[in-house]
Amino acid sequence: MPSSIHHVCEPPYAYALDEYRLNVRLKVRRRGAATCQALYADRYDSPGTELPILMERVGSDRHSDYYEAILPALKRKVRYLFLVQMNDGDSYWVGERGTFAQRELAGSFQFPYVCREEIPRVPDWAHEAVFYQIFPDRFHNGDSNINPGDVQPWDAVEKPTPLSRYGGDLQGVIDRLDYLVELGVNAVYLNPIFVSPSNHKYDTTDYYTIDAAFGDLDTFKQLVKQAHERGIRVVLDAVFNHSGDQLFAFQDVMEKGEQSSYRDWYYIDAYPVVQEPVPNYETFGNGIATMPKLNTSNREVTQYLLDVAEYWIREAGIDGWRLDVANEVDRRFWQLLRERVKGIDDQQLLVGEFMHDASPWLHGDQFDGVMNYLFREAALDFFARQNIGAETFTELLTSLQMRYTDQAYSAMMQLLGSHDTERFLTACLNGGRGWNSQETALARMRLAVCLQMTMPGMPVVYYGDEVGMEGRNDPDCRRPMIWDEEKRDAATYELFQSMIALRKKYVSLTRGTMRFVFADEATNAFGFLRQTDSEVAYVIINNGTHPYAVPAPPLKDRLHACAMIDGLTGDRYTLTACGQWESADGAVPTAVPF
Ligand code: ARE
Repeated sequence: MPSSIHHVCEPPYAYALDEYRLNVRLKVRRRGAATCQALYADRYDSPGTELPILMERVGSDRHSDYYEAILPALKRKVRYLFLVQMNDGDSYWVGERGTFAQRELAGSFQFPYVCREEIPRVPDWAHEAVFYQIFPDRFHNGDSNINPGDVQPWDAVEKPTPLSRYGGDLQGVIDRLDYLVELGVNAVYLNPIFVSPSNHKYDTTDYYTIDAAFGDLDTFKQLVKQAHERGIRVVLDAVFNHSGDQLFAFQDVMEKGEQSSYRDWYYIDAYPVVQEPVPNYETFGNGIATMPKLNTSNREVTQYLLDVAEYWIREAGIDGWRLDVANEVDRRFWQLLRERVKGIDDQQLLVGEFMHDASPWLHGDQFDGVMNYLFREAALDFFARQNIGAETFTELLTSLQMRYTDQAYSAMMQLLGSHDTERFLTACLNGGRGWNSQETALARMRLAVCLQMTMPGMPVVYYGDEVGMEGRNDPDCRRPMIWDEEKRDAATYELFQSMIALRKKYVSLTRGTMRFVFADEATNAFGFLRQTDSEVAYVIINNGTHPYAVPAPPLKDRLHACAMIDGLTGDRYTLTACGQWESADGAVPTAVPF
C-alpha cells in the first residue's frame, strides 16, 4: 500500500552525517516490506547511472519499520529514490513525485548540495558525557559565611517548601568535585546561579552576577577551573524566555510605564503596569508575575541575551548552556544564539529544555540536543509503573530515536528525573500495582539506570538519585543532598558507579549504533546491540522476575571469533559450534533479575 511508505528530503529523513555522506531514512508499514533499496547518483550525472544500496532495517515502532542507508556524496550533490519490494509481491518506486509502481513516474529526491553550514554537528565530547545535575541550594554548603538569613538545618525533617533555603553554594560544589570524580561523571549541569530573590533563581535579577548566597565570580571561576582539572565540564542554565521582575529593564517599565525605553523588551498589555491581582503583561506559565516574558523579537533584547551567553563562556570558561523553556522562544533567537556561541567555540554544548517532542528544533541549526523527558516518560511506564511490556517499550524508544538525527540523539540529555519532576525512585515506590517495598523500587530504578548508561545520548544523574533519595514533585524533589553514609544506599551508589565505569570502558556504549534485537513480552526482557567497527556490546535488560538465558548472538558470523565478556560480572564466554555462548565450565550467560 503506497500510502504506508514515507520519506521527505529533510531531517531526520535525509541529512548529512559529514561532508561526504548522507543518511536517508524510510518509514514503511510494519512488516510490509521484504526489502528496501536506495538508488543514488550525482545530480548532474545522466539518468540511469544510479547505484543501488540495500537498506538496513534499523528499528520498528508500533506501526512502522524504519530503514536506513548511508549514501556517498562525493560531489556533494545527490539525487536518490527508493525501490520497496513489499511482502505481498508488489513493488514501489518512491521519489519526489510520490510512490508509484513505475519508476518514471516517481522522479527522484534531490539533496541539492551538502552545505557545510547545514551539517548537524554536536560537540565531540557529548558522546562520552555523563552528566550530574546539581540544584545549588541543595547540594552542599561549603561556605556558611554567605548563608542567606533564613536557612533550614540540612537534615531538617520537614520537607522543602517553595520558599525554603538550605545554604548550598558553589564552594560546596568545589568541595565535592572529588566525589563526582569517584562516581565517574564528567560533566555537571548547574541550575541557575545568577542573582535572584528565589531559591531556584529562575527569576533572574542580574545575568552578569553570581548570587551572593552561592558565591562570587572568583568562586565560580575556581569551580570551573577545578572541575576542568578533573576532566569535568560545566554547563549552566540560561533563562532567556523570561527575566525576573527585578531586572533593571522590567523595573524601568514598572516605573516609567509607556515612557520607558525598555517597554518593548516585554509584552505589556496596558499601562500602568500592574502585578496584582493579575499581571497585565505576558509571563512564564500561568500569570507568574515575578517572571515577565522577554520579547526576543526585539533586537536589543536579543543582543543583550547573546552578550550574556558570550560573557560566561569567555569570562569563566563554561562548556555550554541548558536553555530554559526552549519551546516558547522564537526559533530565530535560538539560531542566533547558536551562531554566537558556536562562533566562539564549536565544542560548546547547547541543550534545550523540552518536555515534549523537539523535532523542529533539532535539525542542526538550533540545539545540539534536548532534555529527553519523553525517554523518562517511557522509562516510568516500563520500569516504575510497569504498565507497558518490553515490546511496547522498545517501540517507544525506537520511535523517539527515529524522530531525530543520529547527531542530535547522541547529544540528548537522557534523564530519569530532574528538579521539576518526581524522583524516579519515588515513582518506583508508587508504581505498578500499588506501593512497592524499598528493595523492589530500588531494583527497578537500578535496572533503568542500566539502560540509561548503555543507550545512546548523554545520561544525566539527578543529584542524590545515586544514593537512593526520594521526593515527589517540585519542591519535594529538591531535598538537601544526603551525605550521611548511614542514610545513603550503598548498593545503589555502587551500581551507578559501575555502570558509569562500564560506559566509559567500551567505545561501543558511547559511540556505537543502536539496534534492538528482541523484545520478549512474556518474560519482559529485551536486548539491543551497540556496535562500532571494532566492538559490539550486547545489552540485555530483564524486567521480569525470572533469570533470562541470553539468546544466541544475532550476528553469528561477525562474532564467531570473538569472546563475550559479561559487563557486570567479568565472566567470559565463547561461542560453541552450534552458535551458543558458553563459559569454560559450561555455564550459559544469564540476565538475572535485580
Ligand atoms: C513554583 C513552585 C511550584 C508550583 C509553581 C506554579 O515551586 O511548586 O507548582 O510555582 O506556580 C521555576 C522554579 C519552580 C517554580 C516556577 C514558577 O524552578 O519551582 O514553580 O519557576 O515560579 C512547563 C514548562 C517548562 C518548565 C516547567 C516548570 O514547559 O519549561 O513547566 N520548566 C522550567 C524549569 C523550571 C522553572 C521554569 C521553567 C521557569 O526547569 O524549574 O520553574 O523558569 C507538563 C507540561 C509542560 C510543563 C510540565 C511541568 O508536562 O506539558 O509544559 O512544563 O508539565 O509543569
